[in-house]
Amino acid sequence: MKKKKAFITGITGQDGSWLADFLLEKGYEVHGMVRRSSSFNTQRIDHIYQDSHVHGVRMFLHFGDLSDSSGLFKLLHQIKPDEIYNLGAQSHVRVSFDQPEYTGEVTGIGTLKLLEAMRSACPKAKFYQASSSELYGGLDCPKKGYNEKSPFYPRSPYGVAKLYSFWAAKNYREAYGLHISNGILFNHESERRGETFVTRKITRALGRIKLGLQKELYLGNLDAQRDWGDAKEFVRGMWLMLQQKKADDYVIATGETYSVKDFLKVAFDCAKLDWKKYVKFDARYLRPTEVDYLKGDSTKARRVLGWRNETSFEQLVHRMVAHDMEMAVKEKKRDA
Ligand code: NAP
Ligand code: F7E
Repeated sequence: MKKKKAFITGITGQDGSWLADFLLEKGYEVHGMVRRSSSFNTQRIDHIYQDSHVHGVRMFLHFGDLSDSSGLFKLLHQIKPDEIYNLGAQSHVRVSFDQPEYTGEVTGIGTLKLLEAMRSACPKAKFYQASSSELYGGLDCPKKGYNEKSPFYPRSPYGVAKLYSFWAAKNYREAYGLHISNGILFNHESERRGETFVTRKITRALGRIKLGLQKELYLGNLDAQRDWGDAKEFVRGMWLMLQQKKADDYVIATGETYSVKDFLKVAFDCAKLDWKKYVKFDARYLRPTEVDYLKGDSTKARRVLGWRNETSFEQLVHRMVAHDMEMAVKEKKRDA
């Protein structure tokens, strides 16, 4: 049987790297779009090349950018993928207040550019759009959590840009009959999470504090509450959406909510430290409008896709702490 080809924007990010692992394991040929950078930005996928003597080279990287529509057209015409995963984005909510226009261009209009390229080059492909729980805004969360029918009320330029992408994806599905699905994913984390998102910022700092490489950790709003899941499990949900006969929109979430303080407690307990002695407040990390509370109701994804999450909040935190303890040990050895 012919190998399926997948095209991933954002392959160098947390989700892109887990998705590449997952699709290669399933036998796909994976094409990833990478931004040109003056420093290395492929650390999360370098292991795939290192393992290629075992599996053969089935991952191909291409330079490109979501702001460059002619490049996107060329890539899709050349690759003609069966599945497209649009994970590329300026994905940091706090940063989107500092760079609202850039965020709108990449996280919003970038999706439109990719959809147009797909319509021209490979209209039979299946398209996954990385939508977000940031669409909901967290002001009035239903008891069971937000579902696919809940109203949107984005609270940041990032959320507004993702709202544009959500509707662009849905409109292209309805207007042109294309197979395009939105995955409305709640926060998901892992040892590959970017180091400026709160969970990884905490586990990285904890490892360094434990080994005496750092004294304090500066954070913003500790009362914010999130439905935090395991990124490794969430990428399976993306793939499942594209295996359905009919495209649709799905919430992927654990249905459990914890605060930043809860995360701190579980993480610092692993290292037998009291977080209150190390965490300091810095107003720079506050947002002009905050999303206070998020909980997702993924009943539809569980029923239709058969998607499940298995990792508990505690297991996820422990895994991240263990990984970042090892990183701190290596850092200490290097500096010695
Ligand atoms: P991430 O780690 O920040 O990765 C973002 C990816 O987008 C990186 O590969 C980045 O490249 C790339 N990128 C940034 N600007 C780009 C541009 N102008 N053109 C092309 N690519 C660009 O994000 P993630 O956590 O993996 O999330 C994946 C997607 O899901 C994002 O769209 C995010 O907004 C969305 N999402 C994430 C969550 C979550 O909790 N993680 C929840 C819901 C939705 P560099 O490596 O070069 O920076
Ligand atoms: O913040 C609070 C902060 O930046 C979580 C992205 O992947 O998930 C992510 O967005 C909470 C917020 O993630 C710090 O105010 C406190 O309430 O880890 P975060 P996020 O904003 O929820 C959604 C679903 C996405 O789609 C996004 O792409 O933690 N917080 N102190 C802090 N946050 C950060 N980053 N840094 C702090 O020092």
